[in-house]
Amino acid sequence: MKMQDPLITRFKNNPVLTRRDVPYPVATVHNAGIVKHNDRYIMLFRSHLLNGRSVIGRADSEDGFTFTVHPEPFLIPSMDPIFAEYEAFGVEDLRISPIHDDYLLTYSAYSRHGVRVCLARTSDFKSVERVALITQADLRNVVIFPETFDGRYVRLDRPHSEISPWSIWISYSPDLVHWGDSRVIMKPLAYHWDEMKIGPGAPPFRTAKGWLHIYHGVFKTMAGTVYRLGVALHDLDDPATVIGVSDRWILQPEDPWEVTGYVPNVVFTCGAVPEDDGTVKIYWGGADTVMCVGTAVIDNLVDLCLSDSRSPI
Ligand code: BMA
Repeated sequence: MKMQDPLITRFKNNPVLTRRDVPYPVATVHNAGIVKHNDRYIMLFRSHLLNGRSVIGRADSEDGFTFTVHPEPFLIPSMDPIFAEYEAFGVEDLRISPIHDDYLLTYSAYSRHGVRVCLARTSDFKSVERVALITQADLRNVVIFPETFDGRYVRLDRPHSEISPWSIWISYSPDLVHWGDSRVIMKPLAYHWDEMKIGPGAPPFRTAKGWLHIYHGVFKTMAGTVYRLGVALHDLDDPATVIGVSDRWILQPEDPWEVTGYVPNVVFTCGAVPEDDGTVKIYWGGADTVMCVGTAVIDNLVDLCLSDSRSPI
């Protein structure tokens, strides 16, 4: 790869999904989790309803590029009193982690108490069981590694404090309900493309040299914020060890539907699908309005983390 080659090749027919593809009234289609299940791509996307609150819809595809949306939303705020209180303002930005023949779903639950993360599970994308609310407020963007480590589940998450703004932390759980041993492993870098915030993006996936994690980073300009995507590599046996973080971003808003929309200048990922041919399909919301996809060579992303790395902390 020459350094000037694009790391991610955008699909020529982007955007792959817009509100016009959705058979119920929505204002946006964005920030979708995605996974390959029984050789079909299943996308669980966020939509703003016309009251400004979000639900999760489902779209299916044979090839990862052409999607058909189901007639009803996949996930709406729960009626179960334990969850209803915390999902009343909507559900957002769902990630899908395949693990032990099951799929773990993590999403932001909004309410008058703030934003928390809820964990649910499904094995067939038909019935969904809510497991637990796994964070307090205000914490979002939880991704779970697709394997356990010494019998424990591992997640990346993103708390915020004035002293240490919007950084990526790691936590562990024996049972998906109780999480602990938390520590910070990646922070924004001053006067850098991700200086304002960073947050987990797609659930990490295994490569020969480490877990590849595509995350988002935010930079504040005089005209608002810019959301871009970056990439980090975590040790295969100890995911708390960040082996390398690419110094440069791998994707920034450039297409018209990424630069303008509901929130301008945003590319935001919640999912990527590694393929057997050594490529990965990366999915991102454009301007919080549409869904887009692009393809990258996994080795190129890994090499970038190792050859041009900035300090994680
Ligand atoms: C973040 C989240 C994302 C959104 C992004 C850009 O804080 O709300 O869902 O894509 O802002 O608006």
